[in-house]
Amino acid sequence: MRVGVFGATGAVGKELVQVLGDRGYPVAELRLFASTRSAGTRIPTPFGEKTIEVYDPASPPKLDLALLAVSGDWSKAHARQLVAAGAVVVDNSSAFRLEDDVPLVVPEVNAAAAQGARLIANPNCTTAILAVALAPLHAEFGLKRVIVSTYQASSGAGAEGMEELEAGLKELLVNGTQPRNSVFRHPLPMNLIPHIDSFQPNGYTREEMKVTWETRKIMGLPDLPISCTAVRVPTLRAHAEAVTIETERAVTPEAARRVLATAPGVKLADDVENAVYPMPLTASGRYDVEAGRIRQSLVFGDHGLDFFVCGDQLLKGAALNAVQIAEALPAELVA
Ligand code: 11C
Repeated sequence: MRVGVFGATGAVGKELVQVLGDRGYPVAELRLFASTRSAGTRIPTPFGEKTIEVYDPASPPKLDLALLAVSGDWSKAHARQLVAAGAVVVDNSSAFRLEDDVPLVVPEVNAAAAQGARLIANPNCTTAILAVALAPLHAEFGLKRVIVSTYQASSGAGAEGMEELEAGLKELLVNGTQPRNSVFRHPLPMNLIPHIDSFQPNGYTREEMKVTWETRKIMGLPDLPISCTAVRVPTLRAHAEAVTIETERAVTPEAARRVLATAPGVKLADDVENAVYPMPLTASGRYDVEAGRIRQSLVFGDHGLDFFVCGDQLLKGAALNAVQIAEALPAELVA
């Protein structure tokens, strides 16, 4: 395949290149695109050293697969042009996620939705991590209501977010000075910020509403009552989520554990006797989403559960999911 990675120098872009290599995606030619700032830089990749190029809309490159890790505005302006030039495009931005003619895909949940599509949207990281755990539980017990609270890592704000956290921790702990902030609305070290993306008229943030809108679309449950409180926490690259579900059919923690133990993309991490549960430390750098702390809901009784999930924001939340989408496409579509 002739593969192009757009936004190749960003946190997600770098992971895309790595995941393509790690999973042995059949890359015959790899082209890396980024802003003029990095143009001409040579970087090592699993496919040899590559030079960063600047995309020229006047002459789109000949690609079979374009993986976009760029802003929504960039995607809106150029994604369909890349499709017209022959590429299947997997877009990591929110530009097309809710468009009726663009599938929004988490391969473990709705891989079939991608079949035949030439522009496919990759979900918000929080949504993707949640969906791999929710889908098997829905298949077995039926979801009636979902309430989520998130603990989102600095990587959700890209490389700049991770750098701001690391620099802020150094300022605070090494230099003894107050951390500065520009990426996050407030300093993140020693803090929690219940404000990710802009506030909407209903009082929820856009990040919280993405979890609602996108989960409904991926799971094919347009009326699912689902709400989220999204919080930025001072961790580096794995998002954690506390989830409460009410189910249509009776559920027990043991039955849920059996379901999640064999669910694709999920690693059961639920052995409280031995202090095993999902954590950013254990989920970071891993492909699977950890699920654990599964317990009967005190609110919904035998028709409800509380549990905790944690997944690498840059992998299942972004790059891995995008590459899995590419892997799920029929070979003739991307050839
Ligand atoms: C965050 N989830 O943690 C966001 C980042 O819709 O692709 C991803 C935003 C998106 O800040």
